[in-house]
Amino acid sequence: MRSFIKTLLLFSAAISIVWLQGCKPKGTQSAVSGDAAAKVYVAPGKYDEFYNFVSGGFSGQMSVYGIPSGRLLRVIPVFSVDPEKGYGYSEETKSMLNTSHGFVPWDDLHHIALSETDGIQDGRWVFANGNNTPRIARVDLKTFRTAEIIEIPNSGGNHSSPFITENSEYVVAGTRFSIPMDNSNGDVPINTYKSNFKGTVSFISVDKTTGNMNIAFQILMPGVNFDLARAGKGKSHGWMFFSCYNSERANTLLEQNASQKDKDFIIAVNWKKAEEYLKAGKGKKESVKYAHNTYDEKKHSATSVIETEVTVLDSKDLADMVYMIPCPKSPHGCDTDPSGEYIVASGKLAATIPVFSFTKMQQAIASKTFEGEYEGIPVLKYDAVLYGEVKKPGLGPLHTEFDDKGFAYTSFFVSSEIVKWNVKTLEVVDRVPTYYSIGHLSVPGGPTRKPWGKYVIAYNKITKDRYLPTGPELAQSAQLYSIEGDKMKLLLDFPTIGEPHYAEAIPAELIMKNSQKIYKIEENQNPFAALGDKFARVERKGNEVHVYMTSIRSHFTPDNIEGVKMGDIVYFHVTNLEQDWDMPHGFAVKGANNAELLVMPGETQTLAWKPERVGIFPFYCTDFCSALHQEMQGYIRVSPAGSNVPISFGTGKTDSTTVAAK
Ligand code: K7E
Ligand code: CUA
Repeated sequence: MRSFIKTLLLFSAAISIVWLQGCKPKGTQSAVSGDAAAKVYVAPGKYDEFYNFVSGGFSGQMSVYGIPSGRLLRVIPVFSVDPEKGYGYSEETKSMLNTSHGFVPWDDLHHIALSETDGIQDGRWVFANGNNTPRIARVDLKTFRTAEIIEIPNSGGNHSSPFITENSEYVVAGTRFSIPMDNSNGDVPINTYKSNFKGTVSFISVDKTTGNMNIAFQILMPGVNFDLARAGKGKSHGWMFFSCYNSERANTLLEQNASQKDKDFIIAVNWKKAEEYLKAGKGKKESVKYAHNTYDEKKHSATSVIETEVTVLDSKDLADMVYMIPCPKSPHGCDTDPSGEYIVASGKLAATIPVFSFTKMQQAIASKTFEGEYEGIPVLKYDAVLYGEVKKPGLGPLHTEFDDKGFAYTSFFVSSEIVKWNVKTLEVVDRVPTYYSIGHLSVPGGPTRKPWGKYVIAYNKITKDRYLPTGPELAQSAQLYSIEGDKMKLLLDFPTIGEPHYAEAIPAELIMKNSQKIYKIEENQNPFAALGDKFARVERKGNEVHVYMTSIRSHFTPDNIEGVKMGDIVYFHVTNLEQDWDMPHGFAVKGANNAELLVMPGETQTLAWKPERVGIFPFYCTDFCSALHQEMQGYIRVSPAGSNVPISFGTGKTDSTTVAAK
């Protein structure tokens, strides 16, 4: 998005001059109708109608809002460490962020994909992409926790991701940057881009029962930039459509050099055909390196495996698998309507929005109505595939979502508006301003076969005067509009975490009924768990000291620990013995170089601590859990290296009876 802002610099500069000179939309009073407050009011103790899963962009996290209230319900740590929850700091979660480059504690999360069955959101999982160090994450919606992260090899930036097929057969990953392939000599001059740089799109299978991801295959593509994607649905099920820019294949100053041609492409991939080729052994196994991290809910810990092989299908050798559709100009969003017949491509620099027809595409393929080839891939004739163009829609179209009544909603970054148009007639029927410079937008169920409609939510890039000033940086902003009537109506602004890109909203009832309340203590298989106070203990193994600790309102067992020496590493394995909903205990120790632990009922988490000086170190519970929360504390004594203080520990014992370890 940042580079994209550059692309639009001239455009935007012109607009912002106008904006500064007084065309600026006036504040809320003029834009909001009288009954807006009632429409977003969710009375205290009442639930919202929808969950809204919103990408956090450069925060690396995903946030969850209630709609229509705009209340922030949760921030789910995905690609970035989160000291609040100990994610990426505890020994159990660290390996979730492992990659072939080592521990990567941050990423740039742009897109959300809720799992689907028969093209309808099913509320089981939500997937998200890591844009920088190519990864896809799966969050389990029973626990709202990241359950799995898979790295994508042969990729230089996982932007066109993780768009999902209608039975969650696959999530896809198209590389934003083309690069030399991982198993080739990457040490080449950058200006040999055209000969040495390639693109890939990956199809990551999702297990129907467990949700586990695997890279089923990759398709080797020309060295363009892949941007976004959408799966076909209904009649176009079996196809995936990717937008691409930089068909010029420039390697410098893309702002100009990738804006030369009138048209780039929508790339249509027949993944059913790809599956046939795969079955027929047409794939080439390539040696690569990528991390695959999974979190075990019973062991309460993650494992990271480095995988070493991927199967690649070459688009230029395998006929009838990939086709190019010319598309004006530097397309960004690529969206398919609920019927699966229409493919809407938003050229950032284009004057119209082309809408392609899947039926016409099939006919053009059958009759070989090609205008040529691009890097060995047939290019279909624009007019042969075009259903029609939305004329004079606005400036800088980015993304399109659909409602349940045959309308499309397209976001316009430059003219800062949402434009509603009729998918059949292509007529613009309404437009509303956004404050300001909208990126993605979301209609509940908007990318699926069955949109729920009711609202459209704008995710804006620029906030300016919408909120109280907070120094140079302002929270980015979402805006909720009603789409129940003919005209869109602004109802609410709400601030977001990081930079929101894509988001999806889903009826609350599809998720809340499955929401897990505790981890059952009897199912806890963490090898370091202490499943009751009587199992609490301290053990020395060489220079490792393992504290098997329990927490329950309102004490730790043990809470007095002695016998640790300089040079030791102390592992606090904290098991929360509570079995009540919403009763976590925290754990923090003075001077720890990482973060706290926040341990859910029935869970075990481990904090590693290397004392760096001799003395007494307090530890305490960080989450106000009871009237005697402030009493939930303890001490650990650190003695000089070579001291003969024995390991001892206890809770509720006098000094003299602190139990020495056997
Ligand atoms: Cu348009 Cu990264 Cu989906 Cu942001 S991208 S807006
Ligand atoms: Cu446990 Cu506060």
